[in-house]
Amino acid sequence: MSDKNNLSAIEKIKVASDGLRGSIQQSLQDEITGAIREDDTAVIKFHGMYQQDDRDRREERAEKKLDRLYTFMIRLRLPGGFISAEKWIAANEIALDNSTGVIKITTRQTIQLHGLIKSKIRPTIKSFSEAKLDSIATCGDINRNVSCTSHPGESPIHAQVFAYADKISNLLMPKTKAYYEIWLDDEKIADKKEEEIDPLYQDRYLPRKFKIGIAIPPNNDVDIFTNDLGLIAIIENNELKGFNIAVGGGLSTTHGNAATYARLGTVIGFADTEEKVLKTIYEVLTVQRDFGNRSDRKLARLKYTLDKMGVDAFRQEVEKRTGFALEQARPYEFNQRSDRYGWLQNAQGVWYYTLFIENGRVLDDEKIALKTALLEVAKTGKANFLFTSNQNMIISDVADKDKAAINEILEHFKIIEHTEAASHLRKNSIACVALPTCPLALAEGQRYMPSLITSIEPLLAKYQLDKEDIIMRMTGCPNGCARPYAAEIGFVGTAPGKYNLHIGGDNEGERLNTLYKESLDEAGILAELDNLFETFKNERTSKESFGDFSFRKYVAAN
Ligand code: SRM
Ligand code: SF4
Repeated sequence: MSDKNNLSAIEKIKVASDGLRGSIQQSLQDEITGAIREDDTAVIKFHGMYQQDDRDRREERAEKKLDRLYTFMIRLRLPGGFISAEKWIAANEIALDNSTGVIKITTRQTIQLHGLIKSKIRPTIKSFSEAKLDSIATCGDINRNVSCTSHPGESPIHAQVFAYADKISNLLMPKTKAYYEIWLDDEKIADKKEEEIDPLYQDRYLPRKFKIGIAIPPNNDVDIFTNDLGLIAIIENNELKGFNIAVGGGLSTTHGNAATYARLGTVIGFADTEEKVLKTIYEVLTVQRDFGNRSDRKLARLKYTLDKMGVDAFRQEVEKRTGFALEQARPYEFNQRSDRYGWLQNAQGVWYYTLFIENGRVLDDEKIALKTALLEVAKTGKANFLFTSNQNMIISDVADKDKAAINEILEHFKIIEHTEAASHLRKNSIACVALPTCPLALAEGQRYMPSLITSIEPLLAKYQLDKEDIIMRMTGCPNGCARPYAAEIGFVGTAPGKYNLHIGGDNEGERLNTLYKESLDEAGILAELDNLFETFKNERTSKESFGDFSFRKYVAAN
């Protein structure tokens, strides 16, 4: 499918990178600039890092004829979003020593540190490694952090399903030892090359990033259909029977490029045994590797490969490679995507507390000492942590006898009050990082969303809609990092202070929304929402969600 004579620049960089080594070592030694060589900026992504610069300071530095203020962002690999108390303590120390100190929980259940200067990258990765943490393959054209329904309290067999996140992550790791060699001083041994032969990724890796999620119905907190590949756990009589497999989800669009589109995954069948599930996943990747577009990166995700091949032809190609046919998909039902805040006990009597973390930013500020509180919890050694795809955190694995002690810390630091006081809208909202670190941002994301919510809350209250669980999401550009196209209200940045407004997505994440109004400023957003909420209040049918109502009234009717 890809034109071999017209490979994109990144394709050539990957193949020439000597197993993802590039000239990173030389780039790190170059003291004249805080940046790394251009080709290396593509290669380090496979090691879990991005080169960025402080966009707030670009103008000031340009006036002073200074280089941009280059820093790096690093993202950890945490399949299913689990981190032990010990590792959380280590991550806090590393963040404080080497980055801005803020820990950012992402929309794929892991954490990022921002603001590392070049000389701090190696010490950061070494410290992570000492804490048994790594950032391998969290970015780049490769399988990324595998997400999994986060709340263990919600299913008695959560642990069994959750284990797949690790298995998949391990199965799809690259074979190159470059990470260990560059960042952890492992010696480069010539015959290691043998071990590095990578039958899955070869030397060209995938045409584009690849994302896998696992959902445990009825919970769709991971937004399963937005993944390149989604596993839907089929549980019958409290037994895991296997997984439905959905392929071809992906959200990014490009303003003005009609060939790009958001797409929800298509369920192509069911696999029962672990061997069959893992084999199917592996071969979906090989089909994407072999058939994906390597000329135009805008059209390189699996969703485009799938649509070009056709769903049936795609499934047949996968089945030809696995050597078995997928069974017919089994029935399932999703009825929730929001996190379950507060204390919840699982079938084994273990407690979990889900707390609200606005846009996943873990820090101490004038309102709340969130970071200190979580550190205190970790130091008790009586809890672990799970990140959710809604950028929140679950204090997990708390024994019944320890619950009071953990609760006391949460009360002391007003975490419970903070979680309970946040409005329904705020607790159902997420925003992407955007400015000042994201080089692709056209508008603000996480820095703006909180104040916009403060302006929207009175509108909901005016129509007695403040108890509605409306899923609202914002991104600073059309790449869709906070999954705005799968929200009931989606804002997509078009320019500073301007957002496209999307409506009509459902509450469960099974229907994309539709562009409703273009490039609105804040006054425009509030006026449109005021109008929409009033009509919703007056014309909704009983129990109709905002997303279903706006779809019926404004999308399906047109
Ligand atoms: Fe994303 C690129 C942040 C989830 C689609 N994303 C970026 C970069 C790395 C910008 C860049 O390429 O230089 C952003 C870094 C900002 C910063 O300063 O930290 C960035 N993406 C994020 C995170 C941190 C948003 C957040 O606030 O939580 C999320 C990290 C997830 C993780 O842990 O791996 C994040 N990104 C997503 C999602 C949502 C998801 O996966 O569930 C999407 C939409 C789903 C999808 O992939 O289709 C998403 N990010 C993109 C894209 C568009 C990809 C495409 O198909 O074209 C880009 C741009 C690119 O890859 O070229 C992008
Ligand atoms: Fe950056 Fe756009 Fe992703 Fe937001 S959606 S983090 S602005 S790439």
